[in-house]
Amino acid sequence: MLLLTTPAHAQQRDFDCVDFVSQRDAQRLYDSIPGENDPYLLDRDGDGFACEVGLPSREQTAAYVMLAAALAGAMISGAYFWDRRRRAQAVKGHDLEDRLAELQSNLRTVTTSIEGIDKEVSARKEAVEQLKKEAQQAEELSRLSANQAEAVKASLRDVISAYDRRTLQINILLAIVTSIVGIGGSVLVSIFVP
Ligand SMILES: [Ca+2]
Repeated sequence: MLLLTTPAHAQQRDFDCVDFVSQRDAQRLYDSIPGENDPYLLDRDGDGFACEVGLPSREQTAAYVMLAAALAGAMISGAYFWDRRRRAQAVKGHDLEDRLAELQSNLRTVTTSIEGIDKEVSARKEAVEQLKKEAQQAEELSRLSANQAEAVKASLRDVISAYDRRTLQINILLAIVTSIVGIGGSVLVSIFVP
């Protein structure tokens, strides 16, 4: 960076303002040359200040270096934090995948449970249908037996009325016979009893 500029060394090569890092370095070489000599034309306007235009002062150079260091630091820490964030997001993504897998497993369990409930519901429906059928059959049977009972009742009624009619006829017959016997008896009594 800093160019060592002994006069002896200085004589061996040519120097221009662009060869110096700072104005102070150029000034040092310029001042090291005795007398009014300016062999490298570092002070073209002859005001005693070498390369005062275009070269930064030492303070400016230090400021540039510090700025560059700060920029580099900012870039390094930015990269570090970006990398950390990326890793954290990757972990978060991993977590998300785990949670998704868990959710899917839960969903499968729920689906299986729903299927089980569905099966049970249809089994119960079938049982209810069976019960309904049985109830219907029982109802038909009872209707049938009611009909039979009705038929039996009707035939009994017929039998009874027939019996009643016959009884009436027998009674009438008996009454007639009794009357005849009575009248006959009276006639016989009136004939034979003096
Ligand atoms: Ca000058």
